[in-house]
Amino acid sequence: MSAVPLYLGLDSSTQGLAAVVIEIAPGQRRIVLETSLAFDEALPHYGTRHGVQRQADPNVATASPLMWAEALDVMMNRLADGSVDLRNLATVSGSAQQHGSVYLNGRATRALETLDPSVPLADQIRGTLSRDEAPIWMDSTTAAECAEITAAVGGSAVLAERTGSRAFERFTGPQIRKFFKQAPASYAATDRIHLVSSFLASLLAGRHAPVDHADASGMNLMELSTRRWWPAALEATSPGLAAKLPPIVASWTEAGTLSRYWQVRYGCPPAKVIVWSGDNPCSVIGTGLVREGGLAVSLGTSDTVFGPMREPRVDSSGTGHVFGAPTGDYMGLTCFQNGSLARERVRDACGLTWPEFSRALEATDPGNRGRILLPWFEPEITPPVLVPGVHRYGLPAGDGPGHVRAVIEAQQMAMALHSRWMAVEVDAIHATGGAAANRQILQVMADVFGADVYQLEVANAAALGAALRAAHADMNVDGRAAAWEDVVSGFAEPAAASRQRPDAKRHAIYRALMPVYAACEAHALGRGPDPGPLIERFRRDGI
Ligand code: ADP
Ligand code: XUL
Repeated sequence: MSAVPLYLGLDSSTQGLAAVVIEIAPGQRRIVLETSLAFDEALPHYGTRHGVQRQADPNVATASPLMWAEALDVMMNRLADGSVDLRNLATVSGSAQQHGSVYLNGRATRALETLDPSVPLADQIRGTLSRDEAPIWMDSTTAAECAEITAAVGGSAVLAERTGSRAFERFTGPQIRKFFKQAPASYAATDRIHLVSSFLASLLAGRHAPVDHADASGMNLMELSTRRWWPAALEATSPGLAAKLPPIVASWTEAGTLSRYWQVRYGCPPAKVIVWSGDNPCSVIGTGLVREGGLAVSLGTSDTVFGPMREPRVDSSGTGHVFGAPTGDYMGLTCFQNGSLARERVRDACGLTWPEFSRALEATDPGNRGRILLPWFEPEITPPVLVPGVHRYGLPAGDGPGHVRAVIEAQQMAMALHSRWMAVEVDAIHATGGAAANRQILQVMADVFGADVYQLEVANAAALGAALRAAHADMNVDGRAAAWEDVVSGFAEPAAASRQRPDAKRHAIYRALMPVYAACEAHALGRGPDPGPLIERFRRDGI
């Protein structure tokens, strides 16, 4: 009897590395293993906080590529300890935080091809970096470069139309331009610029891996319609860039096989490595949203709202992004930086545990009697806020429970408001990410959006999505037609018992509060009048 094939999905997120192993055979589909590690705890020598190397300037956010590499060693060591039979591994793929970039010198190609199984990975990669730290998605230091690139290609609308997004500080193109301007010699010594996803796939395959069209769309460098590097954007970004970028391929492309390093060190077979993708594109698959019409919300380090799109509908307001999706279609996404870490800031300031936080949320009134918090503890992506600052409207600084409700309501209203451009009629939301475990938070989501909210059977949608992408590629290779619905079926399922319905009265409160919230945002951004009178009216008529 031949062994049932196993598929491994890895997820290198902002805060840690997770793995999901699934098994697929006729009549047999199951999760074999789910495991994760947190960078701060598992690899304390990198000195990260929440996976990020923070500096005095709140706009700077980087992490070491060596940390991501070392985490792969730790994880494979864990998987090889006998809990799964790695010999049955058929394909491997991965998901990584989007937008971050890794800069390698001319020694990298050979180093990747000749990795010595007796020496830890990070030690062998150290000498191949032409830049020690990788800028990540939270970095917002490239306003000048965004303006330069935008002007060079003919304006924001042109850039958004061609690449799916206006220039964003954290996107890879502006980050590359800043590196070229600030460290021209190191830029010149850079042979290859990888995304986090293609860097980690390269480490597995022992050769430079391509980027997939989904993660490549988070760079302000790829033309969405052709899925090729857009020459005008490359030119506007930095000299000689075309030669430094990996090729762009479809998300189901094979990047190679697990190299000798993994085979000898951990007893892996030469399993196929399928190109990695971004965490949000992988989550589209891992939340089972493979056709237009669905919406998912991920409450991870970042909060994101996303949904598949058949055809790209670019956001003219400049808020959101259109990416390629791993299905070959497209996806719309809006990203918020003050997600889990903002919730934690409020929780910690009140000295609460998560269960106490949830009780405080339940004990306060929906609508918070018009008390509003804009939780921009860190620079914010949506709406764009480069100078962090928390704004309170009618919310006394000492009102702990008021802050608990205010942070959750603000986040949910911001998500509902800033995802309207996607024009998705939403009646059900699939919730994922660490905070999706919190049913009280999901109830506010249901009430604000006026939609049913479901948790998923597998909590880590990004890692599951990567495992399902690995499986899908294997099914295609075997010549079987693998419709995405069939691939995700039985895995990326909303848990029926988890359904949370919106309450009509509470939804009405949020419909009335939404313009008040929008007015607070406009005021805080210096674009609108004092929202005091609107808040007063809400309180008076207030539901
Ligand atoms: P990422 O994938 O971006 O690294 P995760 O999706 O794993 O992050 O989410 C991690 C976050 O989940 C933590 O920072 C924490 O704030 C949040 N979290 C975990 N449990 C709860 C809970 N019960 N309520 C609210 N938030 C939670
Ligand atoms: C999306 C984004 C984040 C990162 C980290 O645009 O920047 O969601 O992918 O999760």
